[in-house]
Amino acid sequence: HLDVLSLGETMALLVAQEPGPLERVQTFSKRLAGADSNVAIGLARLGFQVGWVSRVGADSFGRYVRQTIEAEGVDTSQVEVDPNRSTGFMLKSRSMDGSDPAIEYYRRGSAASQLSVAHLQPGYALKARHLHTTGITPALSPAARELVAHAMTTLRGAGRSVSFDPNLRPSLWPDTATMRDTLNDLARHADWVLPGHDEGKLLTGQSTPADIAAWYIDRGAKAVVVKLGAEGAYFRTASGEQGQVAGVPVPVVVDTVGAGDAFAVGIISARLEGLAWPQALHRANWIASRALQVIGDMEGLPSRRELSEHDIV
Ligand code: KDG
Repeated sequence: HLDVLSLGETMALLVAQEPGPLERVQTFSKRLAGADSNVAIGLARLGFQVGWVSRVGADSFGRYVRQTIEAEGVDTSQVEVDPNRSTGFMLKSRSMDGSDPAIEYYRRGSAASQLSVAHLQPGYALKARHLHTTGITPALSPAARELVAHAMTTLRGAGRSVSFDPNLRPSLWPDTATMRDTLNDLARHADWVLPGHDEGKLLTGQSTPADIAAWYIDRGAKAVVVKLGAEGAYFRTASGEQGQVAGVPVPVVVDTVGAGDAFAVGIISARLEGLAWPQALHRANWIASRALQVIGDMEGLPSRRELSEHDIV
């Protein structure tokens, strides 16, 4: 039995230990990066059974990625090892003022870029109650894009819920129009669409959170949650419910990368537990606030015990 299925590429992440341009940095520390596995890990820490479908190279980064995710309790039985291609990695700078850090990818032609529909075993996928996808995987290759669409339509067709975080990474796309059109096409297969406010503006051409949400609801979403940074988040459902939930103050923003994934962990976990949307948004805001306070992309994700210690429903 599985609660949640996620799929995509995970890389080794080398985070600068000192500020400054990446070419000057002398010391990096090794972490994990991958939007889909960040969400998988966050949900596993909250006690959900999660499966992660991916590919890695037969190299030390690949073993590191797989072992780290497995050690978090995520099922990695569907991870394929490619003897001919490498595991991707990325560099991330150390930002000292809360602005987004610089990132540089070394992932073109990686083992995971070759993900395709062949990697989704229907018998395995349909064990899950929920599928989470992001807009990063479809940017990897046409075959990976097809896999994401296939997973979404298969699970949704079988009555499972599907969430989609557009997670814009313009550097992975040939141009903005392709990114926008591909991601909006995929969003049509999602029940819950989770854009950031700026992402939503770029993707839909609308400006307010309410109009962005309405745009996706008109195209089949059951609920849309628009992330508003320090202001929290706004939600709207197809049945007409809507509201804004205030953000959780953060003393010092250490690193913004991974906050969106942390937010998705809050939404998915809360909704699978049957919580109402306002409570789901509060949990998501709180988990995201934790992610903002660590340099890695997933170290801030809390355990179930931490949630209850902070009285987060
Ligand atoms: O959402 C966080 C991710 O962006 C990060 O962990 C790395 O998956 C990653 C990517 O492709 O940028």
